Amino acid sequence: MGVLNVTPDSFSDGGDHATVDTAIVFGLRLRALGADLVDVGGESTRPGAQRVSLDEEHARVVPVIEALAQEGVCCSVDTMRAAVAEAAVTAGATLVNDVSGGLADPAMLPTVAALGVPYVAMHWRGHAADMQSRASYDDVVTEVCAELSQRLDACAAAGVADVVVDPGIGFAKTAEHNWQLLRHVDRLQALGPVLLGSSRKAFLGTLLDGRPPVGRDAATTALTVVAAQAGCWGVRVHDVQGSADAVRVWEQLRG
Ligand code: PMM
Repeated sequence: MGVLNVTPDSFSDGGDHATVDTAIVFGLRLRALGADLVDVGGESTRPGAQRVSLDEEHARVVPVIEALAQEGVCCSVDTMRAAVAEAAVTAGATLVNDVSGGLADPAMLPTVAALGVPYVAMHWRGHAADMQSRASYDDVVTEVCAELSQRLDACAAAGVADVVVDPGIGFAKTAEHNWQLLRHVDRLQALGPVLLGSSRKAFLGTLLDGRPPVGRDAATTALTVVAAQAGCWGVRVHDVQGSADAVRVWEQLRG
């Protein structure tokens, strides 16, 4: 899954694809580099970020998805809003990626069920403005699995049939929480197919002596190999070529 943030303020690519035209060009490039899905988002979720309006988010993502879908690019929409998810799927998106796992908008799960598309339910404890104050766990792996399991129950009750779970690396998590979750991907996999979104995140910068986000792609690729080895459903990355190459190497070795 290649990241396409149509935002001025995302932590690593904010402003890079902030217009509809530049975003479409970049989405086509991600597909050419090997992305199976291009994940189009119009709201930054970096720690401390403020929310954008529904109209602004809609205007950022829907035209991009429509144009990419017309070019045959498989798109997901990265949104916490049911109305944006519905418009995006109508425009051609084939999956809804919700970092709140249905908690931010009570209409999300019934809407996804009615749309009949697969759904990514990420572990989430609150909006970006203050989420890091919620990074408190006695046993992060057990608690994230339990909270995701509740989201799966909510999905099932709403009629969402096809759900991928995501531990929400960096969302209400310290660096050590992220490492714990990555050490225990097998426990997440007991819940269902797993998506990992570690790309360029701050815990990698901490490991790499404070390196800025664009210098974290090799470390991200290393985690893609770990995810492939563990049998994850997918990884959500900025540098698609590195991860796609790594998966090809891993597949070749596996035979
Ligand atoms: N991370 C970000 C945004 N969307 N979606 C899923 N499913 N998992 C993630 O970890 C995730 C996400 C934030 O990263 P970005 O600002 O680089 O897009």
